[in-house]
Amino acid sequence: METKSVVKVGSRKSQLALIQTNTIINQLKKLNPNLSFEVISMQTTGDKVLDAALSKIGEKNLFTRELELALEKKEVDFVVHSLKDLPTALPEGLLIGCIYKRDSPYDAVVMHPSNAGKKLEDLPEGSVIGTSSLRRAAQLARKFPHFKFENIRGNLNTRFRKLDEDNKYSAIILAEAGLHRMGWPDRISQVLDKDTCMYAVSQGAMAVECRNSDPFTLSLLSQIHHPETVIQCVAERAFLKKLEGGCSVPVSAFSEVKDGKLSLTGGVFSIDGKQGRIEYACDSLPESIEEKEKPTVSPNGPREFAGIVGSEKVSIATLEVAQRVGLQVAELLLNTEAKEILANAKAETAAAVIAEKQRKDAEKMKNEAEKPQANGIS
Ligand code: DPM
Repeated sequence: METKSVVKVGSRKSQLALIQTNTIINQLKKLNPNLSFEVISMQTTGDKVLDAALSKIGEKNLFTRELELALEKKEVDFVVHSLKDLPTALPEGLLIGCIYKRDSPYDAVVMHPSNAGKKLEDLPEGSVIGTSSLRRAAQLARKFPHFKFENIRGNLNTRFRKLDEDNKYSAIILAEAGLHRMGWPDRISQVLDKDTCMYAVSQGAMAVECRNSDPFTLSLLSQIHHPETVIQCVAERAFLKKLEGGCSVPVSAFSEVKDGKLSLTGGVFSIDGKQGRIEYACDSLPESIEEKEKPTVSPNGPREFAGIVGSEKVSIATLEVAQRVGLQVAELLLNTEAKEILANAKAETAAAVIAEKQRKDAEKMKNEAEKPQANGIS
């Protein structure tokens, strides 16, 4: 096996991405003091397109494509992601080599300074809540039909500035994990429980993507693979994969590993939140979640579950249960009105993608028409 003394790590340039990348590197450094790590940071499409809601851009791997290309070209050895931004199907040859212990998976409310100390239930009718997550808007519209939900984009720093300075939003909704990682826990007014807003699949978990043909990196990453997180994320991602969902549809999840059992609750909502359906499944996990059963390695690389490597830390039997629970919740939903709710939500987002593209094209034409004409005289 090829060994390395310098490991090259790809990252997005945003502050949150760099913090996440450094968290993983620091853990690996502690365990491998002889290794050194070089961070190579780059912008992704998602970082460049800042004016449209994610769901309207109409591409799946917005925040990951450029980084995955660098992996494929061997310019980097691994890339740290928020697992919730990684599509359930990864490019051929790449896989999730580890998932780090999950932080809070819940969503949190950040209030405009004039509402400091308040909760969502204290805000008056017509309050504007900033979020570009269809999942958050749909679920919150069910609880708080008297609010308006409006898009807010940009990285976390930009969103905070927009919230505090634009005086447009009464509050914005963000992942609690991201707020903690950025060092802003004191701006959290309220953490939303599962009855108010179930989280996104894999929210709060960081995943490391690498090449499936790179045993050195795979074995390095396996040191920080976190069994309980892996079990939950395999179930949640298998669920999302079966629904063919992504950030373009309001799909949410809640999972637990407790008393030797794994349970998963999954929800599907209409864009306006008026319709919704929630289903649940639970199964016993094989005795120990830390069984040391070798993963099956085929000529195509290690065995994977919803893109996640089957490692020595979590047995294949356990991951099979997790995958089954995820599929079961998806199947229960698809046997109900959720099937139609989901299809309609997908059609609505697809139409919004086209409308967004037309808006962009019209804007471009307008800008070009307004450009001073070159008259050929120099
Ligand atoms: C995805 C969504 C959002 C991100 C959609 C969703 C939020 C978009 C928005 C798939 N990715 O959650 O329903 O609010 O406009 C993202 C964040 C984190 C990872 C920030 C956030 C940090 C937390 C984590 C953006 N991706 O959700 O507030 O590691 O899970």
